[in-house]
Amino acid sequence: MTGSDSTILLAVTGWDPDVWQSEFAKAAPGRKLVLDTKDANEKIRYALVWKQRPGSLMGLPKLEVIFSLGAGVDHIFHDHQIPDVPIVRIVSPDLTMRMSEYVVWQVLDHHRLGLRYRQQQAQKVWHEDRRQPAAHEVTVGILGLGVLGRDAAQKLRNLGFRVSGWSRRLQTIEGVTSHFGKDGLKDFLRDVDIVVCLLPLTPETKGILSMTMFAQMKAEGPLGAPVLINAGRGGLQNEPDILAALDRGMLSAVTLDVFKTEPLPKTSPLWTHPQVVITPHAAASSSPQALVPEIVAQLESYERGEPLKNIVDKAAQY
Ligand code: NDP
Ligand code: OXD
Repeated sequence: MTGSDSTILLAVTGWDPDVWQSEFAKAAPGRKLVLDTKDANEKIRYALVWKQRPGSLMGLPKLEVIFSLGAGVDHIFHDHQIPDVPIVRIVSPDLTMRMSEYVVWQVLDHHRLGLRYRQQQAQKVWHEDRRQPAAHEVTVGILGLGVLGRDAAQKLRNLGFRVSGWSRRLQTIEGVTSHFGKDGLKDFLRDVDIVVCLLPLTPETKGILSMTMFAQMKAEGPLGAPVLINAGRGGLQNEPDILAALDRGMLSAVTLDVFKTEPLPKTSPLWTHPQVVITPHAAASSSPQALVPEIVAQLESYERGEPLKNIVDKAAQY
């Protein structure tokens, strides 16, 4: 089968498919893209997915590869009926840069007391606080030293922060103190002032941002109690525990980009907590303009017989 004979399924929910479709038409004008398996299920060779409807990838006898339209793939595993074909995820300089911008923005905002100054401005309070910790006095710890965590770690190092990281297996990054595995978590937590979570959501990491973790962090540092920034997934966090840790002074502030339920329900107390910064799962959006040409390039190299890149480990689920 040649590339032009093969049909591609775009299976997305919660995102507007039109812009993906029009970028595909530009990048691969000879390929047929369908939004529905109806009448095409015998021809579909690839599926591009974001939160596909459960079961919608079954019954496609020619399906060879599933491409996640995001870096995370928990949205695929959420569906318990997925065919046994390789799953490829997004690894892209565009996405990585967006995430590092977000991490640097939030780390600097907390480091430079942004929450406090915005609250003072709202009340027209001029309170000169001369105590400003230097970046080299602050340790930023990154949970997840993968594609995104590594890049953010390097950018934070360049800003002068002390940086540490935690991963499943040992990862070595120049200038970054590495910890790994369940045994390494305790040492990692002991020393962090700002924790940035860039973990995938897997059976092992679910609910990891909990009171058990916060209780292992130091009580006082240059910013007061530690700060938590989660741009990984909402399922990593226990939201009642985060609120309790803030109210008990175990965490001094929190930035959350991701939530257990998205959109975050209007009834959530997180919306109005003075020490919580909320962004709407916008840390690193998948840009169709940047990502479609990269996916098409992967399809073309695969059809030339080259191995697929960025294949997900199905046992580990990331
Ligand atoms: P990678 O797969 O490259 O990296 C994942 C990292 O997490 C690795 O360092 C891995 O360890 C570590 N890890 C996984 N499981 C465990 C565990 N049980 N214990 C300790 N460490 C673990 O992923 P990316 O960096 O590309 O992306 C990370 C996540 O960011 C995505 O899965 C997604 O959920 C989220 N994301 C959020 C976005 C947003 O807009 N909010 C946008 C894009 C991504 P090891 O190195 O040993 O494999
Ligand atoms: C992703 C995301 O996983 O946008 O890429 O959350």
